[in-house]
Amino acid sequence: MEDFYAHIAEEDSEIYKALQGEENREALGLELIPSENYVSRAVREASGSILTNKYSEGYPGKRYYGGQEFTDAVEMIALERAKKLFGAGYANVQPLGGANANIAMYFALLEPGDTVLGMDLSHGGHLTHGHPVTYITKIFNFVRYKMRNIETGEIDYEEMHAIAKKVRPKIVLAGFSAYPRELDYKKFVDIARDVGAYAVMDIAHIAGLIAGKAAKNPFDYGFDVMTTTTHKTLRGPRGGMILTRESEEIARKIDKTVFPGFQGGPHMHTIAAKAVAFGEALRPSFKTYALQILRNAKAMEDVFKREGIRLLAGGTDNHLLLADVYGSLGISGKEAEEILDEAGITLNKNAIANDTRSPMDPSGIRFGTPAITTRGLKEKESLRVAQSMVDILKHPKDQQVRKSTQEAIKELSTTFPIPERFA
Ligand code: DSN
Repeated sequence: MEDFYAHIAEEDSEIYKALQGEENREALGLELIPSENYVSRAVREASGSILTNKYSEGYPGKRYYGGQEFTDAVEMIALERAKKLFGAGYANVQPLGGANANIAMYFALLEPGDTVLGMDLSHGGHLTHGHPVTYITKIFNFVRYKMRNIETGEIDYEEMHAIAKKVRPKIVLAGFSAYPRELDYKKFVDIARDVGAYAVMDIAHIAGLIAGKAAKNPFDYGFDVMTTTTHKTLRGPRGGMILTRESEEIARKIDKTVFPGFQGGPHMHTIAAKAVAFGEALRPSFKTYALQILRNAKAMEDVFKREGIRLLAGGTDNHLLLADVYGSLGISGKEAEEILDEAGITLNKNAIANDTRSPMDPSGIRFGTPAITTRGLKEKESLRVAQSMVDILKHPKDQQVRKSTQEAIKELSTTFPIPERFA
């Protein structure tokens, strides 16, 4: 890794110091934030490549600046790989992030004042799915659905259908950032068709699981559009993407909305890194990776259940888990995050459905397995991580437990260093 920063080391000691700090932090602890991962060296090389120099407003073959021989090639490769990976008819790889992708999608499919039916943030949805703090809610009308049963995670599809009939949304939006169960895609599409809405899924969290065939693909159930980030389970650079199943009309609107509607010059270095990540995800080894993410999450579920800690939705079908640490152990999500951080485990505090505490100090923690799976941990080690978490959360003041947890995490980090390909 020394070579990777050779010039920064010489020219900018302040930034070099911070980069080294992050290198050490990522190497010495275990990363359980379910939206994070370790990308490959190849993705990082593309991300830091010469393409950062280039302006390429427009799309391949239709740019506003000259000198696009290689940027066009890169974007075409990214588009083809994205379509193949997700079975999409069309793709747009220019969104700078997931929020940008969602905003562009809304403007492509809606008129101001139109209604979107999306999942409530407190039940697992995302800020960009219509939380009142976002400016997008000044333009479109967002109505929310929730889980019917917090203990099983079952969505209240009947209520969703009844609301849809009443408010006539233009988009029925599936997707989440803190929901651990597989959705019933057919029901979403049926409801959308019944009220004449588009069926859209924000697959940001599970894009890698879909790409690796470890989770169902919403396009197989008739969803019209999918938005995503590329840096979570998909293990690519930070960025976004919009996929259209088959409608050329929708795809054209999306292209126009992304550029010139909202963005300027695309980040071609990031698009190159997306292409590299998509190429990696098309390899058979990515299927093994995606499946192992699920197995590791199940192993962690087993420990938490056995130890009597309440898991929201009763467990997990995907890469993430939500534990009610306040309800089960009397410590807040913030306290749990801090205790685990000190032990070398990074995760995030998270509000749980019907939380009685504040978002900055909620009842829950959210954690998941994409990064530790990249690191090579399997079920046996995931059980150990989960057991260490539970031990320290049950006895946060016991110095002996704190010490043994720190040692267990240190030993796992040493035995499972970030693999050479990802370091
Ligand atoms: N911040 C992302 C996450 O952690 O899930 C969602 O935008």
